[in-house]
Amino acid sequence: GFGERKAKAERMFSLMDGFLKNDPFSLQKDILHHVEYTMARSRFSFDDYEAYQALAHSVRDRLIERWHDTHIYFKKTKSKRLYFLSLEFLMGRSLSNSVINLGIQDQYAEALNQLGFEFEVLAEQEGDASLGNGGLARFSACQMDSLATLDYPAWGYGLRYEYGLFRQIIVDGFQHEQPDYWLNFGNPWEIERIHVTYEVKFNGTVEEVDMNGEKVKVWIPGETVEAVAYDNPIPGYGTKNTINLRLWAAKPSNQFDLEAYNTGDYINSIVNRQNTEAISNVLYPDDRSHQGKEMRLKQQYFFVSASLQDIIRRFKEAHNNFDELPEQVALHLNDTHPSLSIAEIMRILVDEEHLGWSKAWNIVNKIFSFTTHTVVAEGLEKIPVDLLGSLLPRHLQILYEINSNFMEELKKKIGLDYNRLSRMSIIEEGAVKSIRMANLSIVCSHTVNGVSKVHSNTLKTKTFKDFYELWPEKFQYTTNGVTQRRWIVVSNPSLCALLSKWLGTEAWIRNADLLTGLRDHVDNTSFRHEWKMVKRLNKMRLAEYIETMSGVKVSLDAMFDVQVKRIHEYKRQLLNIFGIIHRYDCLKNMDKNDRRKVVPRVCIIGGKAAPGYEIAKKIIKLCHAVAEKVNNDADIGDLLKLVFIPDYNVSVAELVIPGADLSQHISTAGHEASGTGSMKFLMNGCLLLATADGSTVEIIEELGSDNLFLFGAKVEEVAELREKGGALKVPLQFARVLRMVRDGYFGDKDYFQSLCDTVEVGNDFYLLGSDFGSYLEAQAAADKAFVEPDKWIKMSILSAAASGRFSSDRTIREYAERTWKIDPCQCPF
Ligand code: Z2T
Repeated sequence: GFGERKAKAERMFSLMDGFLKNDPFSLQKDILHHVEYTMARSRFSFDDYEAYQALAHSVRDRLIERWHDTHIYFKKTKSKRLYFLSLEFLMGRSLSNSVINLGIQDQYAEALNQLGFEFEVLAEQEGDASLGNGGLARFSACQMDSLATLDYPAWGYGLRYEYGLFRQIIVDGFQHEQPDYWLNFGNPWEIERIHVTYEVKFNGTVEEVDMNGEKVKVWIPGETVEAVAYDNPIPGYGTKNTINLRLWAAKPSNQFDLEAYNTGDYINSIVNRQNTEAISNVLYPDDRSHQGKEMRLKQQYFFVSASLQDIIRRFKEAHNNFDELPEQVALHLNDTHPSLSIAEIMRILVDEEHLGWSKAWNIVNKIFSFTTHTVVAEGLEKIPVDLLGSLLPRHLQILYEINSNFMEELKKKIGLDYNRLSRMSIIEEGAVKSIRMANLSIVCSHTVNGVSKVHSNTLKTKTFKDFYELWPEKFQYTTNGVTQRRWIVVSNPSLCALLSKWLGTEAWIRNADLLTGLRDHVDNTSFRHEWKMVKRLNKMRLAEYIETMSGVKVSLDAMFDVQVKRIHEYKRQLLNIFGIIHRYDCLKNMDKNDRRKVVPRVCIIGGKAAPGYEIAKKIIKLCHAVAEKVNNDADIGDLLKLVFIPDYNVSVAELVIPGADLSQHISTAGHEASGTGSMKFLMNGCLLLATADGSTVEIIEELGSDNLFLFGAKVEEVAELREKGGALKVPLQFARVLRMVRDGYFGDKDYFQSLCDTVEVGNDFYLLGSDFGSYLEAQAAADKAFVEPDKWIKMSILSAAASGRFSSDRTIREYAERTWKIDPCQCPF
């Protein structure tokens, strides 16, 4: 009875003795407790790795407390929830971030000191969680941090890949991929929920059955896989709120294929079950296309089905009428990867909840929002109808029905314009009939978000022009952002202290707009001196790392010039390398006196190439070939170094970004949807050398074009330049550099020919040749500014001061208010 339960609860509470304590002594006790009982090591002998694990477990306990309270509170207040659906999250490391967001960094540092350990050393023990490819995935992670910090009642959903993004190793200048089995040593940041499981079904057939005189469709699936939840607590900063990132792993179902058993083939049916577990095995490493891959489709549906079952179950616990769904639930599609959600929720409402098609549709078209991260139509995701039909036969029918309703509605509005109708159709006819996932997402979402102003304009005028003309009000943009907690507080502690000192407050950690306050101090010489010292310290950390990774010694007086991001032709790492070759060539042809005036440079390039992307791999090889030549040329010395940083990931970024003087964001205008790396550099007082593409256009609005080095064709000019083709003007220097590579100046002559072909006059789609002249001018301007340290430091300070608008807190607030219509819900302490 009630009395009994109450007595039990009271007793439990008195046993738990309230919350865990955070004074250094209690922290030490907890760490030692985990050494002995979680790690099962003697408390008198444990190494750094075991100390890290024990430390992590003590942090985990504190996260769990807040996680529980937050979710009880969300439930109690019945506030509308956001479900952020993404197939990729690049979380990186969790230790420092958690301790900082929990607000117990100093206490932990002291506790560890007394035990004879150093926090920073133990933090280095942690491996990255790399469950994503690049910008899109790191942006998801930044958004989770902001959602928690701003107290939004949000959940993230994703997949728990056993192998994250491959590790890049370089052998003889070539990229090789190694598996990232990141769970090898256990993962203290996740909580396995063995009882939170759902069955996910595949294949089979659809049958029509008679239900109370009505014909209804029933899916008779052929295969069942079980999804198990793994919860990853995401703590907010300066709040008790700790939200959840729920990742699904596949386990073979307990339901057996009875046929197999009856035929007596026990061993084989066990072995076959291993294939079902494979669904969550590995992240696809191509950052743009996985078209027509069966396993990818399985992953998508597995993820979608488990997440929606979980979401609907939670909804039904508190509500009994599906009409309330749009007031209670916002579903966000992070790109088209989770877009099967649309068909799945229709299937649940129509086939399982028997709502009837039009009632279900009226609910469904009010709950989805969609962010697209791509520019070019060719990059949009398509799923072959045959593949979908055999894996998910009922979903294919639903998609056809959605499409035929849409086509009917469209005909009423635009008439029988068959070209336009076929362009807008969710189904693409042609050699391979397929589902256009972007069209599906646009038709079924109330809002279509671009990730920057220019990106949004491209969507409206090109990529989704037809849809924009039909539904202009659906199209919005919300410029991306990054979290200053990770990209300043965690990764640049000395800058963090300096900012708080001069701004007189730590409030900028929750309100990045306050960074504009730095403008008041640019003329203060002691501020500028301290600023310079911070940069120098970070350059020192980076230089040490470079020396251990590559053996190259670099001078701290040189300008550290960085380009780190995925390798892509459109991002134009090749333009950077050609610029470096040109610089080298100039140095070689200079007399000794002139050389003395040259600003020394350390060029740093890092990034992964998709394993099947040959040209990208050749760019990596060329970088190494040039580095080999330049770095070993005694003539050149410290005037020019080129370093390739292998295995670029979140934790490497945390080290590299604070140490950069200059960073390059040099995509051909119109190709980078937003770009978020630039925002991280900006926050860290690094100057930008950039094209007017993606978010850079908005950075210029905040920073003024005098405080960065801008070059290259503008978005509006690109099409015309391309049309010129062979008649394009290309500077002589470009032709010369190209010749050097073709002639084998850096070795591997044959290997580099096809790479050179991609930028040959007439074939130079990304316009390296036509932008080369203004690129060199921008580089010269950077050199000139660098020799005036006062000017440079001012620009550096102004960069950080302009970065507030690019906090993901601003991004999330815009989404919450405009798109998701959710309110903050702060759990009381
Ligand atoms: C990705 O990281 C991005 C776009 C993609 O298109 C796929 C991946 Cl994996 C499908 C990037 C954009 O290239 C970048 O401009 C943007 O800042 C980022 O997504 C986040 O929106």
